[in-house]
Amino acid sequence: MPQPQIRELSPVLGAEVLGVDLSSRLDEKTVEFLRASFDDRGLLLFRDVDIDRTRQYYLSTILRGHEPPSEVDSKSGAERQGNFWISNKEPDAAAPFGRLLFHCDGMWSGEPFEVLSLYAVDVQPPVIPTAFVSSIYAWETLPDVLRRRVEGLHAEHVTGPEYIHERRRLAFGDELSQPVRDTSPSSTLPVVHRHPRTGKTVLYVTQGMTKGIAELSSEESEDLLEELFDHLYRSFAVLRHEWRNGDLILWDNMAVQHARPNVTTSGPTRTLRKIGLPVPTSAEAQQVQVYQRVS
Ligand SMILES: O=C(O)CCC(=O)C(=O)O
Ligand SMILES: [Fe+2]
Repeated sequence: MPQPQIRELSPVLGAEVLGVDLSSRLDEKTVEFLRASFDDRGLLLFRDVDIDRTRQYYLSTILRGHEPPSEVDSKSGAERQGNFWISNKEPDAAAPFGRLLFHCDGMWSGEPFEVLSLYAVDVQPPVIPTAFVSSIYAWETLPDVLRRRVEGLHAEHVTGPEYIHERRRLAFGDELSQPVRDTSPSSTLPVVHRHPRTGKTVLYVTQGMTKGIAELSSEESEDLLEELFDHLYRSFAVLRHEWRNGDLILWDNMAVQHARPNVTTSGPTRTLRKIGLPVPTSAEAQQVQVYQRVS
């Protein structure tokens, strides 16, 4: 039996896992290894795998630190996710077109997903990548002057590019044209907070979902956010994943932000199977999930 190993994907975050057979349930030692690697690197990649939605659900669940679900629970858990796709071709898929600025799914709802995963079912060239950055690394490397400016502040998070600051929105022209929603839920959270599972400090603002800093005027807020975004998204910190069919990526949605360049419905097929855990319980979060299947 090959031993599980990881290969770092960048100096900052992410690891490819080698030597793990995903076709059956994992033993305790392998689960421990995957959890530790996940908490350390924030994102795991498996290549050339052939898994169904049930197995994808099982893997996402064990990384949350919960008891591994039984086969029956994995199956019903996967079913509760419904037909959740990120695709420019599948009917009723989420985010069928447009650019997605960096965000954490559900950060606007007070019930962000803990673990997200995408599995490349059908991705045709030229491939449109997904980009990732670590909000933990961003905090660890944030210059002291900026740390002092953000500590104690709170940020409001929203869903839908129509609600972010105009200066930011206009910079991306038409590419942000996701459909307008009929609700605009938001949540206000500390800019600097502890990751609920690992206890690591997170710089919790994103270009795509943070509307502004509650304690500052709109312009002051945007000036400060621009400085934070320059730091968060500097090219050294960004991991760009060029999808291949059979790639499975699982990431920690509260530690790692994700984004993608523009996708068009007339462009090459790009179909990714998605799992988001846990499924939100509040009616508001579910309503938005069902309404638009937005990220
Ligand atoms: O299309 C992508 O690359 C990412 C989509 C996304 O934001 C998500 O799956 O939450
Ligand atoms: Fe997303």
